[in-house]
Amino acid sequence: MNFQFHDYQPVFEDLHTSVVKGLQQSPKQLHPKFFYDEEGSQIFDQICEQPEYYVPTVEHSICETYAADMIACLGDDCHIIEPGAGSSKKVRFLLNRMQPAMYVPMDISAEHLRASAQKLANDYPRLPIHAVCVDHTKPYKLPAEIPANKRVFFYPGSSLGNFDPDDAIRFLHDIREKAGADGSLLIGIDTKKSVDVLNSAYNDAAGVTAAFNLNLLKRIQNELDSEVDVDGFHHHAFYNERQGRIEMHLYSNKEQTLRVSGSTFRLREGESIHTENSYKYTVDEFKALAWEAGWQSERVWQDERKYFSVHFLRS
Ligand code: AVJ
Repeated sequence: MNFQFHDYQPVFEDLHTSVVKGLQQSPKQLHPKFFYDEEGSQIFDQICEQPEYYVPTVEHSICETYAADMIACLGDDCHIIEPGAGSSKKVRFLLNRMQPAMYVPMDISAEHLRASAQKLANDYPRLPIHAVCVDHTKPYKLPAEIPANKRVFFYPGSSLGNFDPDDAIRFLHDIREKAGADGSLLIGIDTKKSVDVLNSAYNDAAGVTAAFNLNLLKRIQNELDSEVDVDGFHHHAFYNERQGRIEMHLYSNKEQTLRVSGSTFRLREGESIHTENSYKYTVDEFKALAWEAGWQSERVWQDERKYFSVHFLRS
């Protein structure tokens, strides 16, 4: 067996505490990490197939077009570390073309991580894999088996967009510390572009993003002792130009009361529950953000329309 599993037994923040905390705030909010239950993860995969949601297709085409360039930057014998690797699909464009010294997928979901790492181990039998089950947004140490040199962090999909800029800097700083003096980072960042393109990407015509957003309320209804009228809400996302981010909201169709395990929350007609931010950065804005976190920009690749960017940075 060419893979080892390191289980740090991450504690899942519990839905109940987080929901009550979020609904007590003004404006009301729910944390986007709760989107990804079994159902939500499936709906997200469907979002990635919507014609309006350009993120995965454009990122993939940039990676396919410039793979040789990227591999030249990574260098031989590197140790690729991927926080929030999920099913480890995106790293395959590298693994199909090069032989890194090690691949380290990290994910909070143990079963998902184990299955994906096993599949990868079968597909790439000569690749040493160390899977780490951990919440990468909380403090942790990498296993001692991962050599301290030639560490390349891989963070595709514009996942960084979910963090507020200050938290993004903290996260980038943390991985810079972990990457070490000869470390590097290959990261996918969604860019600022026409408001119409952005708004359509998060309000797809088929209503898949709406189903994804409303699934949060379904989870609350199904998993907590609660009364939530899922049909009493509708999804809407819009680009907030001042903050440079897409905001996703669930708007109340009427004046209503939500009950969640003994607590009640009143909503006015039209009141929103803010469920997600997705920050967009120009190439220069992201370089500046990464620089604040101790990273030096070395290369940037983009598609022709400049809808997306893939950055390579060094410590
Ligand atoms: C997974 C955070 C990158 O912000 O584009 C897609 C999540 N939400 N459509 C994004 C998402 C609605 C996605 N990220």
